[in-house]
Amino acid sequence: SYERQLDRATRPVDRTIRVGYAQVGTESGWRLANNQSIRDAAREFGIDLTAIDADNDQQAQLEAVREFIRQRMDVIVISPIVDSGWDEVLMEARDAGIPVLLSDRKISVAEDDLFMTFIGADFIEEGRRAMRWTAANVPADKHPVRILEIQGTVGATPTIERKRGFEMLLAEHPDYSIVYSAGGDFTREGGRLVVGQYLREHAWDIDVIYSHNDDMALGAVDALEAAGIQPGRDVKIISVDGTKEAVKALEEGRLNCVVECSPLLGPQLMKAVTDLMSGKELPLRIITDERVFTAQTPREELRGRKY
Ligand code: GYE
Repeated sequence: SYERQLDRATRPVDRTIRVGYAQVGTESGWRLANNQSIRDAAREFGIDLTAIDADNDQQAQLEAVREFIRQRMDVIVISPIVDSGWDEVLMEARDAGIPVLLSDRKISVAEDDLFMTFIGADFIEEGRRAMRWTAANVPADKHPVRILEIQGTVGATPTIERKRGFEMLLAEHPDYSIVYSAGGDFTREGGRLVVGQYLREHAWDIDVIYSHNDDMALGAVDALEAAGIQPGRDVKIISVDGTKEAVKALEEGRLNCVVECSPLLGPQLMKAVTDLMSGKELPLRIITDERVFTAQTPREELRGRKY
């Protein structure tokens, strides 16, 4: 059975634990910090880590997992690019008796015993926080508020859930609507392209830009400034992550609200791996601690960020 196989697989070992990590890529500042955090934590915990960068291609990520199965890793960790298409490879890992942990992003699978735990943020709550700030800070008294949404990678859980959370609160505010929505793949270039495209096709009539991450928001800032529109003043911009660069743009008034999503998952992840390998039971869900930054946030709290 699954339990028995995993029991065998997770029996305490008296040698270095080998972990295969199937990572998304290098698309954003968040991801670079995430990679660093995982590498540092592996070193600290004395774990032998092999990480594969899939360059935002699910096929490459599936191959990476199969390679880890062939190499008989003790634990496989996946940060799944998209949320579907995982059943088969996870069954292969289960058959091989290798436990799988999800880090950062989630998946939808038919059976719930295909992974041990998910370590990551509450993306729905992040979306709700973004809309909560919008409703409280961008008044709809003179005219309805028009929102341009820049989505992340299509099919990624942060994209799906940041949209869903935002729309949950949006439904309670009839004077606010998303009038345009396009994907920017979580990259700065992607954000620049979405806003550039909108500017080519429309007269500027947007009150708020809601970007699913900082890099795309900064790309939007580039495109707006090139068109003579002042980001942060002519249009309010909200993004998610809280990278140093975004928080600096917030201080400069180019961004208006940054919802934090921490990439520093390494220590929690390596602790989970060590716990698992020493026979402890893992909680199904490990949530990270996060906050919201605005122009009202004291300067000292914006400084000294680690990513
Ligand atoms: O917000 C974005 C990155 O999966 C939470 O992926 C992560 C997201 C993060 O590219 O910047």
